[in-house]
Amino acid sequence: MTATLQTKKLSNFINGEWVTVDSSTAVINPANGEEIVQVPLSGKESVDVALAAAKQAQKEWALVPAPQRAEVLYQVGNIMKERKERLSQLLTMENGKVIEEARGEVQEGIDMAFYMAGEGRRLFGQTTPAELKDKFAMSQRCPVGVVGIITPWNFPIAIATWKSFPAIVAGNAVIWKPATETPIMAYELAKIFEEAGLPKGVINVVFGGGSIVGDAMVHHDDIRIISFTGSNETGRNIAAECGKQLKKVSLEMGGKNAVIVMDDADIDLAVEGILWSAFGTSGQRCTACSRVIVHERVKETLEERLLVEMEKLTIGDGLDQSVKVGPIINKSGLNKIKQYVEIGKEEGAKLLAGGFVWQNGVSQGGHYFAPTLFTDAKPSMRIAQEEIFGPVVSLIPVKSFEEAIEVNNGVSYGLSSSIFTKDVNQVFQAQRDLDTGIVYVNAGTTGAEIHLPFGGTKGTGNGHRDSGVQALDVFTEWKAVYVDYSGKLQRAQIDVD
Ligand code: UN1
Repeated sequence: MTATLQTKKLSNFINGEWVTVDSSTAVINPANGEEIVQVPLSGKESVDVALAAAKQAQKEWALVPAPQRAEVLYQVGNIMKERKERLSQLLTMENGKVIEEARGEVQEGIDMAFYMAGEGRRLFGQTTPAELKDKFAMSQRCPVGVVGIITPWNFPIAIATWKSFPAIVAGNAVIWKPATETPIMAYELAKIFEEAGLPKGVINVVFGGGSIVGDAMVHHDDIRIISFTGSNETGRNIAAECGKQLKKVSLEMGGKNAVIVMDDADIDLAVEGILWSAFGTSGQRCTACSRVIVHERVKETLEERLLVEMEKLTIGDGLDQSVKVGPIINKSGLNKIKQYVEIGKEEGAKLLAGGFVWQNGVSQGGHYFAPTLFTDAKPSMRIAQEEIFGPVVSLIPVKSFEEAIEVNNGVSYGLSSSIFTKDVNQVFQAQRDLDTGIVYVNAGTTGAEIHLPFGGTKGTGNGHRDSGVQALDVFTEWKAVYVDYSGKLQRAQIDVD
């Protein structure tokens, strides 16, 4: 049985209450164009109310011992586990990704719940020898207060868990603005938090647009951190504003990820890796492969094998188990992909497959793009430089390992990269020299695991990481504490001998 929602209009979740607002817009199933539910379009005043509640709640939450805070996350994880199938189906409906991938994304959220719950019994600080006798020194993690998280439509539940779970276990309160395209996961997760017994006001979900809700969050002095995943342009604007206020900001803004295929690679494996990471989620991942840097000696073989396998990719509604490539999120996403294909042709790359809006009976009302393969792309072309966020991949031939690394690194992003080779020396050189936050060897560019840091170099972000224990660095401040038990005034740096 397909999962259904009990409501026709979602509500904000503020201070433990479900609050409606007058204005709303439709959430559309990208597979068929049908309306699923209405999502609130909140005003700035909703952020103000949420913030007042969060400030109040945070004071008490910070005093709850971290292992007890973690108990709530264990509970959240258990409920998510019970509801995995429901959440996955609703995720496919609002986002379009195929059901198998939706299950994978929900699993990331479950894993994150248990992983961060474990942090409740760690949240390690450090003890350090003090300079002076009878003096104790330590560094400890402290919550920052109220944090703002802004999450994208392409991983509406996983990315929300990467940010909110560490924030909560560390003793912060959260104001969360989910993407308006995919609010159902936020609504379901808020319900789970409520059922798990999270005290009211510790998480507040305010639905609405970036220009109103997001903007209010960014401008509010009492929100001490903004953690954002989304477009490069928005991220840069947020960073500029946060910079003026000296507000901490953590950004993840996409990639132009490449798979390198060397001449000794297992070509069948490389083909599988490319297909999965380029056309899975219809290329709408920050980590999606959109460039293949191929050694010229294996270029033709790789092209042939890719074309054969691409033929087998079934397109359609992600709820159909046999479908491999689901829809594009919306019309503007589809238009962007179409434009890039035109740009690629004009730039002189050779279109080998796809390149068109896919239509058949199933696609009525939905937006689909055929898996697309360009070859003979030059590293400087726009299709080889700019993020497309669709099922479009460009092959770039190279003559050597060194050239492959140079081409990989010659883009403004630095999220993920991969190399297929059997040469152990090249493996180690590549993991050292590839300028990305994530490197894969003999695997595609997607599939990050939640207990490792997620993020990248250069235009991908600003040095922070989501998920992994490193996420705690975003949501905590370090406090250095000195306890002098000598009973007299000892002056550091002066009374040293
Ligand atoms: C994203 O695309 O923003 O590594 C997140 C992956 C997934 C997460 C992707 N685990 O592809």
